[in-house]
Amino acid sequence: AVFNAVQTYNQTESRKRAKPTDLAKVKKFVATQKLPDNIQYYGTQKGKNVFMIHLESFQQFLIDYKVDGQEVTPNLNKFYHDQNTLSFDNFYNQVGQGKTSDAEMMQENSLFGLATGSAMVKYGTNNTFESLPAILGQRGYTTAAFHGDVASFWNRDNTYKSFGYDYFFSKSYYSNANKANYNIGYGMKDKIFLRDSAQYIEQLPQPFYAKLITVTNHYPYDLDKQNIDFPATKTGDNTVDGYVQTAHYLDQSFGELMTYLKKVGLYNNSVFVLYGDHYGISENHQPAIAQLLGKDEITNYDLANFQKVPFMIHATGLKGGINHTYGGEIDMMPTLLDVLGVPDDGMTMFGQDMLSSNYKGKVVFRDGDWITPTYTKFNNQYFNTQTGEQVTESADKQLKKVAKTMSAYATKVLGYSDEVITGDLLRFDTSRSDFHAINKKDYNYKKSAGLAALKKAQKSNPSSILAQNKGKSTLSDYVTDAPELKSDDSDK
Ligand code: GP9
Ligand code: MN
Repeated sequence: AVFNAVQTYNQTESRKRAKPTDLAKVKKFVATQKLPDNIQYYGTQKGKNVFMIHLESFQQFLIDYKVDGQEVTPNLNKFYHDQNTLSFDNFYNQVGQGKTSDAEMMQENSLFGLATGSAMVKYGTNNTFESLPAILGQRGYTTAAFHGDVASFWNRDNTYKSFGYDYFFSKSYYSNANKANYNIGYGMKDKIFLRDSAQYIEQLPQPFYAKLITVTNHYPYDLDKQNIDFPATKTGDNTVDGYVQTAHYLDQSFGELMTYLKKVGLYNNSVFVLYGDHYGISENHQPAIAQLLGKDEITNYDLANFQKVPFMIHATGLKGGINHTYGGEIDMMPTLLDVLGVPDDGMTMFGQDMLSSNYKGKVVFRDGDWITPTYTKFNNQYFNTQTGEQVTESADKQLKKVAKTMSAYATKVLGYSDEVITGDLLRFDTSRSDFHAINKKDYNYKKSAGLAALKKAQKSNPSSILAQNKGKSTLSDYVTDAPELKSDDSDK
């Protein structure tokens, strides 16, 4: 209680001390970071629906990874290699202690999480944000977040209002969530969660922005026998060996969702953004990591690589391919805004557009470590990013220069981002012509309110799949092999 009281006091104080000139200073810096859009991509997907698919604890090494000759994630692999998918293979998670919530903070705002604790928990309720859902909402989108855990986890129920989400479909919206064996770990099993999300997806007026947060692939990677359909790895580390099994389950869940979206006609008029939120296997499991990667031992360079997570943007007609640009979660929003053709001149984002031809690739971790295409600093050691060779500042003059620039850059972006959050600086951003602050009071995530709003929307804006289908549900198009649902059609 004393700790909380001190913290609340500090929070109130830093907010009180903050002034409009603090924001002006930050904005000046952000403007120097702003890169020109890529004319090959800019606005090519304008007006399409956006599916933001949060792949829980999903690391990049799982892509194309095999166990006993079998692909762990065949559906995601196919998607990754699709000619209409832009896939980044040097993309890093940048979360701190806020884990999932930090990934969301970066993905929705291009603001870093904090050095300690979760920014969504500490500041999500009261701060002013200029978030992706609010931006798209003001451009005619319906915005909705979906998650099979309780609404209060990571303070989402309050934070999503500040982010401007019209709807938040959390556990209470899913009648199946009441059944004990339909849940595992933090929430509903992904196959059931995604299948049951279709009843709300089909009601969303288009265009919509829908964020689906999966959760079954979460530490300690437990799955009940009837859902296990893949061999575990055999490192002997119990918390590691189930990881490929829950990842495989997530992959199947994703495959089922995509098949449904194709059937109901949402595939071609949607942009799909997929990202892994953070590592699934921590540094504490180095012998197991070495076995997974087929190495004798693990260096800090390997551990840096192990922070890579997927980032893919897919859309029918989008110029795809595997892109080796170095970037991280903080860059997702400016990159997506480019593709969607949303002007971002006045926005306070700490990431950069990875598609810009001027993009250089400066990845900053929350603890101040960093990666560039030439050098990597991880756990206080330096490496050549391309070869993995360890280097020192005394032997490598160029490194000395890069290290100096990068550590100054890291201090600046992390420090300024922290100032924005702890000082609630965006409340001073009142002069923008293309964005106005949202009013948290306009949002109500109670199930009865959400359902009523959806029902009303079918008449006031009949652009949902359901309305286009003259009120006939598409749920019978959703095919899942979830064993729990086989013997139980009552909820269909
Ligand atoms: C729970 C989920 C887990 O709702 O998002 O968060 P994490 O433990 O990965 O930060
Ligand atoms: Mn997570």
